[in-house]
Amino acid sequence: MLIDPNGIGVAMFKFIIIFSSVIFCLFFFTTPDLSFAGKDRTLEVTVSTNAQGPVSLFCLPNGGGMSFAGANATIYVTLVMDGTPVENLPAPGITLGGYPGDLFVCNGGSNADYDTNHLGMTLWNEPLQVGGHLDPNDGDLLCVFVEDVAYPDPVLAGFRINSADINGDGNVNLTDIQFFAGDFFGPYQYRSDFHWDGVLNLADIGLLASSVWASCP
Ligand SMILES: [Ca+2]
Ligand SMILES: [Ca+2]
Repeated sequence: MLIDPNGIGVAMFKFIIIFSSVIFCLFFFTTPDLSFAGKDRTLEVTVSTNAQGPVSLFCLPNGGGMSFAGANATIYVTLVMDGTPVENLPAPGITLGGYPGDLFVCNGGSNADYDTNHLGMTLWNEPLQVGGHLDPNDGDLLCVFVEDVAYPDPVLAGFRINSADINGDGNVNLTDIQFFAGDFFGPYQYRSDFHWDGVLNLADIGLLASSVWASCP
């Protein structure tokens, strides 16, 4: 059998190219490992917002509510591990939630808009997919979670959230209308003040009416 030296050379060349590509991809696109956070590594989580004052976001389980961008209240977070920006951390690992209160979040409904960039930064501009409510007057804080660990920050103390899904079961239906009716004729309840002005009136009824049957995707 004849051995073609050129053929072997080409095969070797292809092997080196493929092997190098695999090593390159593993090096540059491996998901950052934060599992040692709090042990021998230190994750710095810096939260900021362009909101100039208190903000109330009216949300729906289907994401049809107010956006952070629309409220001029973009939230930014920057992740730095041992002095190095955490790049390419997938957005599903970076979420918003109530702390310690329990805002109901649809599956994936509070993920950051993007994976972290080369500066370790991502943000929230898009609407949340949530039910229930969050009110700083009840001691609840909107909070950034990284890999399910809470990083409460007073920067977000001006944020409050309510939803036409008042009871936080992922659907806007007759049950929520009953809760709203009770609030409408009772003492002021922020959870039903969808058009946030301190009173429950036709504007709030209108938002509820246009939200019926919204549910988690
Ligand atoms: Ca509901
Ligand atoms: Ca109102």
